[in-house]
Amino acid sequence: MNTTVRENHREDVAGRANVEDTPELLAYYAELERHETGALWTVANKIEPWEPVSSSVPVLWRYEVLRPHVLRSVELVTPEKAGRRVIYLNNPGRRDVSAAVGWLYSGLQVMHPGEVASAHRHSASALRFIMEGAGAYTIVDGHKMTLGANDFVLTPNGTWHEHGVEASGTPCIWQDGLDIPLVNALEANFYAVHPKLQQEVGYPVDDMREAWGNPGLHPSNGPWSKGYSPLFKYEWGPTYEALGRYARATEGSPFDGVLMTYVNPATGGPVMQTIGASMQMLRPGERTKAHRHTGSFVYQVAKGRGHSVIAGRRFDWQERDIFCVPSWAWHEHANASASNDACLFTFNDLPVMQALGLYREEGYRDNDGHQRIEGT
Ligand code: 1HN
Repeated sequence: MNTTVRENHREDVAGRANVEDTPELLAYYAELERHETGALWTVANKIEPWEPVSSSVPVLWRYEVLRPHVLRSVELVTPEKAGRRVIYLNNPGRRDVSAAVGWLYSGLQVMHPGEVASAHRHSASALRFIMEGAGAYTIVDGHKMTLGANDFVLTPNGTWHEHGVEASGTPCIWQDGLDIPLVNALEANFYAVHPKLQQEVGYPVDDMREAWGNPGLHPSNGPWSKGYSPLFKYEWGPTYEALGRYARATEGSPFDGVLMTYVNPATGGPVMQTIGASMQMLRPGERTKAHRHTGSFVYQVAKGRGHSVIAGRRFDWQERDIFCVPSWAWHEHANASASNDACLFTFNDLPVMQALGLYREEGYRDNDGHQRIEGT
């Protein structure tokens, strides 16, 4: 979809606000301000930019740098005291709203064997992507899910959720992704702690996987009408296998390589109403062309190594690194290996962009589809 019109991209063209300050006008503006009003032409060009202007900047968070700091938090605070033991990712352009990019929050959470983080619920939707460790679990509305590396789990809007690591497990680290900045911007966030602090497991472990994780088959016990996927957990094994199968059946996208979207099996739509997620494979040696689109994206390198060029800057990444692509920023990716694939997990606000009719996309036309690199 190419729907942008940028031919008139100049600040001083006819039809744009262009009023010079005079002493009389300045006095008038001051008078308006006293009545909690203002003259539109003084702000029009700022509040109606020609195209999206993101205040987020591209950032790469290196796991080998962050990991010791995340582990150090274990010595400093308990989950009981901290609620959640998390180091959050703070985009330099979004510090005021604690966002990793755009209106998305992200953080790295760590738990040791035998620890539990109490149950709560909120209007923000959340997901977790497991980075390392064994024995982690999440309970969502009584459904307990076992978790391993590269598994992706939902804790949707309004569901009671808690996390823990079995006493027999190892220290676990995962990435959290939430739409808290968005829900706060919309002034719609509620938060509650579970009355018993811990919820009971009401179903067989991993029951939603058994019921909803069968390709092409739906369970018979009634429809699912909630706004989020009943398949709360998307395991790495079947995800990687699906990418490999799809790679044999497609040339892939010039911009995204082999990309598959995690979906709600009951609707085919996004996993949650406000957050979408996907996993993409860059085949050995693959280098994508640059494009840009509306929507904010947080990536985690699930497998392999390579680099991305985001808004003209090159970021070299390896497994577990996290980076972000702000809305409308040009981006392209490359797999550094000629023999192994690389996989990138992403979560994003595309369901919001699409539901509100705000999704736009554009391919980079110059230089054979590749940006000129202006920095690293
Ligand atoms: C939350 O519920 C979790 O459930 C993690 O693990 C991070 C950050 C802000 C608000 C709620 C979790 C969170 C959060």
